[in-house]
Amino acid sequence: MPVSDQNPLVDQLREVHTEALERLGQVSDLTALDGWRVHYLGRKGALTQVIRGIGTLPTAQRPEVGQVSNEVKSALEEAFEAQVGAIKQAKLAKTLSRERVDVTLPGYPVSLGRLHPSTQTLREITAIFGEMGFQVFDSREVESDYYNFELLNIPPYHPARDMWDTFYINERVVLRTHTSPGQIRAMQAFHPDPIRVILPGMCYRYEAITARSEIMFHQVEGLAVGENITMADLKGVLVNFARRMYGAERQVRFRCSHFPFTEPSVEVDMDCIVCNGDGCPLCKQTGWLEILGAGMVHPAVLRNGGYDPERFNGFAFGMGPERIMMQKYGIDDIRYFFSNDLRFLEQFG
Ligand code: 2NL
Repeated sequence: MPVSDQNPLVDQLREVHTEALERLGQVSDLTALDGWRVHYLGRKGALTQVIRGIGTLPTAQRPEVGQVSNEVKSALEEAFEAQVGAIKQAKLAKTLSRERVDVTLPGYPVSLGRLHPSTQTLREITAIFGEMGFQVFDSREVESDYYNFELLNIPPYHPARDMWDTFYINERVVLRTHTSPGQIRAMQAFHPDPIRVILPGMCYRYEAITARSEIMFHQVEGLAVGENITMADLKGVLVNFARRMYGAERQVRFRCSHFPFTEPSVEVDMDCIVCNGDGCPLCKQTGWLEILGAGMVHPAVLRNGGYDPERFNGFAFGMGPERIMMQKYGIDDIRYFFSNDLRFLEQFG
């Protein structure tokens, strides 16, 4: 090993080495560290400056300078990387001590969703009829004019069509104005077996939107078809429903009415849930609230569903869950249901 004090550049290299390490120990942030790197290891840095002087040396001394400068360079690079690691580590430790997690703190409450009030009511209704042996039958919302009207005994141009203001997709296709076309599909699906189905779903009417009428709303219809079904079955099922839905003490009455698809037809009232029949603003002093429409299935409709009206008969009924809720909770505007106002929706469930 050559003796360094015979070689001035090697001495200089050792000095740079010592000084650089000393300075590095004082560097405590990444910006200063980069300054250090430029100063000692950069293209115009201290190390390079020393090596530049190599031409002034006798040839015999030059290899030693090359070797020592390489040693110093890698030693400084290594020390640099170690310092980068140390500074990052110190920074992380500082962050961690500031952001310490207290795992014993209670968690944030999870905000729960809920079912739309109409859906809740639909489910309540279908559950009550489910216990009486009715099964849910689902059907399409886009229907043919044929199913929505003609098969239900409502011919084209018949004045009864005025009862349903209709969204037409084209001349033959409509948005269903009631769930009844689904009942025809149920008959066609079940024939020749007897039927007990309940059909909940969205319906659409081309009307001005007001506090009392919406262009979209739900309907729940029920249908029973079999042999020897009578008006007494209709009454028994619907009185039972009213008492399950509104309270065991409810009184129910049946009024004559008219629908094209039932004969005879009735409208069903119950005594007012606010005044028990004495008369109040809710029942407009009549003592009664209308809850649904119903009737014995018209023979023509039975035939359209595939059943021989000489052998089979049945009853059907329909109701609007939004109207039912408006009565039950004193909601004075049907538009609340589909305007997505959480202040309304969050009151239910
Ligand atoms: C109401 C009245 C009603 C029906 C719906 C029906 C269906 C078939 C045959 C016979 Cl396939 N009837 N449905 C019957 C009577 C009344 O709805 O006021 N709904 C809101």
